Amino acid sequence: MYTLVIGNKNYSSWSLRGWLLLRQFQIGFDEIRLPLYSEIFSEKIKDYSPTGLVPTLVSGDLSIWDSLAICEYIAEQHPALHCWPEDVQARAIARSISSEMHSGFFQIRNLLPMNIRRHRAIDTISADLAKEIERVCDIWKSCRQFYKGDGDFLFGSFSIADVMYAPMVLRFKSYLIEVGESEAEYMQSMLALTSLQEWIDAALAEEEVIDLYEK
Ligand SMILES: N[C@@H](CCC(=O)N[C@@H](CS)C(=O)NCC(=O)O)C(=O)O
Repeated sequence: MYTLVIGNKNYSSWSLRGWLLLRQFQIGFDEIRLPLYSEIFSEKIKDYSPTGLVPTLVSGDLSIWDSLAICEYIAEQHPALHCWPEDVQARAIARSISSEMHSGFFQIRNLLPMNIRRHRAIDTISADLAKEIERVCDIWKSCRQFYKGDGDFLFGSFSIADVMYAPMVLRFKSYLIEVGESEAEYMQSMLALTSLQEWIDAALAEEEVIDLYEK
């Protein structure tokens, strides 16, 4: 019913979001993996995505070429799965932090690119980078304080908000970022997901090396 076009599992943080959403909510899909910056990527991506970016979800005649738009489409197509939190206030906050992720955190994106096979700190953390790391920690901590009674994820049950922050969990792990107790617990809950572990295992089996992301 769905085909998801993605990049490398080791490096493509936006691809992970589309993939984790479908996998964690047990929605069937075919996967097309096009390694970033490869000849096959340039040849094939235009068949699916007008922006030339991944992820792209193909659903019948429709192409959806942005991670957050994919999340919204899937949430609408499968209302019984409650991909967003059920409570209206929780849903509004979940949408706010997801949009904040989608449109911001440029220091983290540029200086700590997702690279699952890496396990090494960076030499210096600038003040601007530290500010963004602190903001991610504040988000995780306040969500966990408020929704702890309802489950292990940001809003209790797993939701699109966790999908949007999954690459941050992997970046914090790769670059050995120090976090507080509740943020570390949240990271553990995410890393314990069979779906995320499946992605990580596949990423570690990949052999492509993209220098741009090897900081
Ligand atoms: N806003 C887009 C960003 C997608 C994006 O930047 N994807 C990267 C890979 S993680 C890409 O396709 N890069 C290929 C290129 O730049 O040629 C989304 O949310 O899906």
